[in-house]
Amino acid sequence: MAKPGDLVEVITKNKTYKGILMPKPEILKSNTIVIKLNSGYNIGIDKKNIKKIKVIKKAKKKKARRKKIKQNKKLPTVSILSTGGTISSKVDYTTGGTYASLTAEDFVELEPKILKFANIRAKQVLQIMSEDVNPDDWVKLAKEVYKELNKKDVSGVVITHGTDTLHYTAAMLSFMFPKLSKPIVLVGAQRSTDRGSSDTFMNLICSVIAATQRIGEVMVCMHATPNDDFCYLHRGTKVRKMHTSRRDAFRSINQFPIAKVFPDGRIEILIDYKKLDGKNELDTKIDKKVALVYIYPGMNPKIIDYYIKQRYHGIILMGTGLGHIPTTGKDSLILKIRSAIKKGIAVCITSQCLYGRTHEFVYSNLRKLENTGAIFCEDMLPEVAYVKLMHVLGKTKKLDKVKELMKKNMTGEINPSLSPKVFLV
Ligand code: DAS
Repeated sequence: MAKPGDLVEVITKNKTYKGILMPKPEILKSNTIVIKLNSGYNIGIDKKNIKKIKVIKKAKKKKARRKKIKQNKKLPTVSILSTGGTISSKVDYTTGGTYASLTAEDFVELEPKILKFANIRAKQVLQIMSEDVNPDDWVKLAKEVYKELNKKDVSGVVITHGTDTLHYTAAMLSFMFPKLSKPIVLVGAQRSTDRGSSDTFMNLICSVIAATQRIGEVMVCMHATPNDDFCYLHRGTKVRKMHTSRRDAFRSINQFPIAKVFPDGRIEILIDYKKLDGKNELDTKIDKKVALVYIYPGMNPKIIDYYIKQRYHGIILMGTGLGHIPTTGKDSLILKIRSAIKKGIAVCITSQCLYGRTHEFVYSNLRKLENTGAIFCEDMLPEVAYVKLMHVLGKTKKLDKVKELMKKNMTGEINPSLSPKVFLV
């Protein structure tokens, strides 16, 4: 009987396939088997087409426990905290098993070159795909990061994380750490390690290099181009995942990245960055009753009633253009927004254009919105305004104070002016 990891020949009605029998991913139906071809690509084969499966070579026995990694006293130490996602999972061909990379040995085995730049220690904090990460996970992760940052021998922290919501976590950690004596670098992977095109390896090396730098910020380290040439270090509150699958999916928005990081250890600084503080400060007090609402033609204004009834404390509207919402006729949102604000709900306006900034005084329609007391969020990304409002409402519910804090640049999330060169950089 063939087991995951065995080299098999699958004979179907019209073709014979040869490859390694893989563990079946949950997302595939149970009547499918998956084999990894020599090319590195996986194919799924419907069992009803299979006439026979021949075992060519049994999988090798599980490897003995790896030896502990030697520490190099001349190198800094980087702490890697795993939360899950593609970067934290790995296929072991000898067994065909998929397992998460959690220990320092796992990461060093994944990419031995990281030992050229730092000693590694590692710990699993979460083990979930990032589409399942929630605000409670952000608080748990921040507390674990804080512990690592305060260890004398640690020079920086790398967080391995799924890519889908990586920029939400990076933004929230940016507000949770108002002071940093060491860098925090989030890293993910668009391609799993069992594929020839995996971005895991260079992303891991560059994030470890970044975590040894004297940059007092929360950053995201991912491929800058489709090639394996260098990574960008993005500011945690100015980055977004902009493509479902490209390796260079993460782009700085409304700003240049902080730096280029090369896998040979070189760093090229591109813009000003926050220097290291003398100590770390952690502020995990957040108010989770905040909603992020996309504005679209034909939207029923009654949607806002839901958040009022559910006693939300904040709503981020992703308006169109400069921050517009429907203001005339039966679809107008003006009355709903007025009643939400009257009930003490902070209503903030961002733009679904993502680039540029909101302007409340350009069009008369916007002035109607401004008179409601809505807070315009400058050039903040909608997701950043969402986590920032959770952070601000964790401090105060007074709407005038909320407005003052939302308009205040805390961690590089607001630019006083925007260079035309940063569009689609
Ligand atoms: N599901 C994706 C996530 O965890 C996998 C990945 O891209 O890491 O965000």
